[in-house]
This record gives sequence, C-alpha cells and structure tokens, in this order.
Amino acid sequence: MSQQRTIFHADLDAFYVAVERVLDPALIGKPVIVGGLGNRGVVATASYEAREFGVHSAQPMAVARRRCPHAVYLSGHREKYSEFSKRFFAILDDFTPVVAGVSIDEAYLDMSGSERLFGKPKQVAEEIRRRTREDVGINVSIGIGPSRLVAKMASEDAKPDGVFEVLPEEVEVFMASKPVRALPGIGPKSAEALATLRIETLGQLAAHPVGPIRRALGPNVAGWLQLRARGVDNSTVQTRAKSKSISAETTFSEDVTSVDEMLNVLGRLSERVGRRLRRSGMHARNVGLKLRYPDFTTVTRQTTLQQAADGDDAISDTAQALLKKTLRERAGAVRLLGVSVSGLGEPAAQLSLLDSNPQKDSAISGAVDAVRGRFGEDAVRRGS
Ligand code: DCP
Ligand code: MG
Repeated sequence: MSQQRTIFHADLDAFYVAVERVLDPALIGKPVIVGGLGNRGVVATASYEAREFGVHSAQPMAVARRRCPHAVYLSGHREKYSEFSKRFFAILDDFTPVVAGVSIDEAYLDMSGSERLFGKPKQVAEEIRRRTREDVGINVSIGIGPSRLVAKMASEDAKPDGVFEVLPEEVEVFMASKPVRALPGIGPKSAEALATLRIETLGQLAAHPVGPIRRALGPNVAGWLQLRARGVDNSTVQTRAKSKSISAETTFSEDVTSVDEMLNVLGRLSERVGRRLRRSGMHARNVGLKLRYPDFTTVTRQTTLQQAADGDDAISDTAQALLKKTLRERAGAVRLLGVSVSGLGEPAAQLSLLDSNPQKDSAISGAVDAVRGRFGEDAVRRGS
C-alpha cells in the first residue's frame, strides 16, 4: 500500500456574505443575498438564512427575490473579496507549504506527516479555523480525508462552521450512502442516466456491473467513476508555486512613442520584479511582457528561459526582446508596460531539471516546443 495521506479541504462559509458582514455587522443574522441586482442578474451567494428559502448561487436574481423578498440585497465589493481571500491563504501557508488554491475561498492542503509538528488533524483543523475567525473574521469549514476527493466531500458535511474527518477505514461506508450527485463530476444528466439503471447512491454505483454504466455514460468514464465512487483518488495537491507569478507594471500619464524609453522602463520594471523574486528565494523559468496600446488592445507574451534565473539581466533582456518582437508585429505608441516572471521554484530543484538525462531533456524540449508553437520558430533557442 502506498503511504497514507492526510488531505484537508478548506472552504470559507458563504464567503461574499461573510465579507459583507465584516464590513457591516448589522447584516449578521439576516438573510443576505449578494449578486447582480439588475433584471438579468444572478445570485453570487446567499447567507445560510436565505438558503432556507431555496436561494442559491447561480440562480436568477428574479427567482431569489420571489423566494426571499425580505432579504437584504447587495451588489458586493469585489476588491474586498480578493483582499480577504489573500489573508485567508496567508494563514493556510503557515500550516503547510503544500497548499493548492482552487477558487477564491477554497483550497486543498496536504498535511501528510505534519502530525509531529502540529498535532492530530482535527486539532490542526480547529487551529486553522480559529485563526481564520480571529484574523479574517470569517468562518471556514474543513473536510479531512485520505484523498482530495474524500476531503472535498467531507467538507460538505463539515458546513457550516465545522470540521468533518473521514478516516481511511471509514471511506467506503462514507461514500456508499451518498447520492450520486454528491460526487464531483456527476451532473444532473449523468445522475438521470444512472437513475434509469436504478443507481441512486455511490454504493450502488460502485457495486454495479460496469457494462451498463459504460453504455449509459460512455466507455471512458465508467470505470473511473466506479473507482471514484469508492473514494479512490490519487491526484496530488499541486502547490501554488507552480502557477505563482511576480509582476510589475506601469501606466504612462502620456502614451510613450520612443522605443528607447520603453526599453528603459522595462529595465526598471525588471529590476523591481528581480528584487522581489530574489527576496522570495525562488528562481523563475518564464519571463512575460504585457503591453497595452492606446486603443486598449492588450498583448501578453511569455518566453521560457534556457535556465531558471533570478537576475535582473536575464529578466530585462528577455522582456526587451519580447517588446521588440511585439513592436515588429504592431509598431506604435503604448500606454502601459508590464514585466512578470512565473514558473517559480527552488533553485536546486531547477538546476537538476537541466541535468542531461533524456527525461529531463524532453521536459525542457517540451517547454521550448510549447513556446515555439505560440511564438514561432525563433522565439526560443536551446543552449548548446
Ligand atoms: N460564487 C459566485 N458564483 C457562483 C458560485 C460562487 O459568484 N455560481 C462566489 C460567491 C461565493 C464564492 O464564490 O461566496 C465562494 O463560492 P462557494 O461555492 O464556496 O460558496 P460560498 O462560500 O458562498 O458558500 P459555502 O462555501 O458556505 O457553501
Ligand atoms: Mg465557500
């Protein structure tokens, strides 16, 4: 058997409403609905008080108004939501480096082997909840399980404002009693098709002969779904470092026409990005350019470096080359320039990537191919 994993799925409760309540405590305890308030608007989220009346996310606002006319209706504060989200993720980062954000208010944490450091999973979950409540002012619910799938489903049972743990030996029973719709990936159509086979629960789905399921749902998904119905899921928690980026940009008070000046600006932006990159202790594999023309057409391009780097020159040389290339395709004034780096990783790990064994070589070639595919044959050249 493979090594036992402990995965958390953390999801803030009624997130947009919760933020509105921090901003205006008079909303606490009332039915509150956040979303598009116009005729064609939809509900972003509803407080649990409003959910009792059948109001839910993605519902037309007109329906919500009929079901819960006495609710407080708000169009919301988007900037605030991302600010609160960042504070939440900063707390999660304190508990493990292996955090994968999957939406603005939701993340997976791989807590395997962290027991010696932090304690039993349930205690750790309560500690995360306490800190989120105190530092962010919002309730978070946490599901715990031996896989992402089980943790995600457990967090539904944890809501609102709780923890729900499914131990490895409990997985089969936990899954078996759930309706098929509870399995992420089974929508209303699949559920309908399964119902014609008299399959209502995940237990029935797991135990059913695969043939009829193949015919009902297609040959590719049937076996996979049956495994998932038993709680089998080997997907890993991909850390954010992979998708993380550092960027700096500037909008000019007057559009800039001089290419020399643009190159200068890119140099300065690159230094800013480089400084922050070095402070993070990471090396970057990609450098990106953002350019906005006076008509607001915005171009972003990216190059994969031959070797991951954290130096200003590597960043600015690449950004400047991207600028020249972009201007060759469309010359003219610009109103905004930006520089970014992404594909961040530990320097050591990155160096080993460049070892000349075939597998690693192919990984690099793959990256080069991908860039060439997008930017043309001479966009990147492999080092000798
Ligand atoms: N959201 C949205 N439109 C949707 C679904 C969600 O705008 N169709 C926004 C509003 C939610 C936030 O994303 O507050 C988080 O989504 P969740 O699915 O986690 O829902 P909530 O956090 O609101 O409720 P809970 O997680 O307690 O079920
Ligand atoms: Mg949520």
